[in-house]
Amino acid sequence: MAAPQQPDDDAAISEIRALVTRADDLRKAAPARRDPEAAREPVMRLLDQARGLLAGITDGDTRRSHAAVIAQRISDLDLDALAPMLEPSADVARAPTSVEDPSRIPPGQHLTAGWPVLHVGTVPEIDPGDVRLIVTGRVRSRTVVDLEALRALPTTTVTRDFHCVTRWTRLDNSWTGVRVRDVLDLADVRDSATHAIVSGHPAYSTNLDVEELRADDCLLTWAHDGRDLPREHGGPLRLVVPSRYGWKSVKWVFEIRLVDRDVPGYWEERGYHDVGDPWREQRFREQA
Ligand SMILES: Nc1nc2c(c(=O)[nH]1)N[C@H]1C(S)=C(S)[C@@H](COP(=O)(O)O)O[C@H]1N2
Ligand SMILES: [Mo]
Repeated sequence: MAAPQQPDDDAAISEIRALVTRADDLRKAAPARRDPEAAREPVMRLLDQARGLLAGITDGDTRRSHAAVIAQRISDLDLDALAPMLEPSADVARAPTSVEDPSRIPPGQHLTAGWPVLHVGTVPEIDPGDVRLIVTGRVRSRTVVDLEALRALPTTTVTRDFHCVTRWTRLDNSWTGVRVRDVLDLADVRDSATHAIVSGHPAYSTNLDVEELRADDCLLTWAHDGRDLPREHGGPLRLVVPSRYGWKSVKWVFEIRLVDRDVPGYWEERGYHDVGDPWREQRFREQA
């Protein structure tokens, strides 16, 4: 059997283009728009295939820009599924904040009426008594805390707006929990730690710089708007990083790993931006 031939960049690129075009056509088909949930799977299969071909592109910049294109298409799919929620409802149109203070809506974002639920995979069922958060990597004392230990730290509530990269914004979320900073201090983070990989169930992760994790409003949270955080929104424990797009706010968080360089997480590997500041519209890597 002949050794498999390494496809050159041009071949991989044209195949990716063809797959993305087919995915676009499928997504835009009339029946698909009427039932976006059902339409998602076959489109996603094409985009997954296209993503698989990325490895065949040897030039790093070219590979990244195609990864960003594919990520954009995946985010379009999410947007289709959320379209009904993104139509400003009568109450939202009347909400004083949207009328009086449009400056609260970052570029390219729209207010959402409800509280969309968005994640990869299925909602894990975690008993509050089973929650463990591991702080590890570049720390002097690897630390494992349960919910009880977290609740023993100084508790705080912050009210912040939430911006998802799929373009919905939900104003005035009040989050109650503890500052990530206080948990990092328990583990005694080494000076060499510049970034962290934060992981959540079932198999999710994101990268953040340590400075951001130490911000006043960066919390490990168990309550939203005064109630226990609903399971589908990350309960019993989630990270919330208000100054970044929503994908950085890891639901069902179980590990903070301190590292000495920036390592991309789940979405960042698929073309999302390493920082993700909604005010600078850092959606995709190419928009550095
Ligand atoms: N564990 C986990 N956390 C996650 C995600 C995920 O797929 N898995 N998705 C992120 C994305 S893209 C967004 S916009 C928010 C959505 O939070 P919500 O469902 O509470 O609105 O969760 C983030 N946290
Ligand atoms: Mo998101």
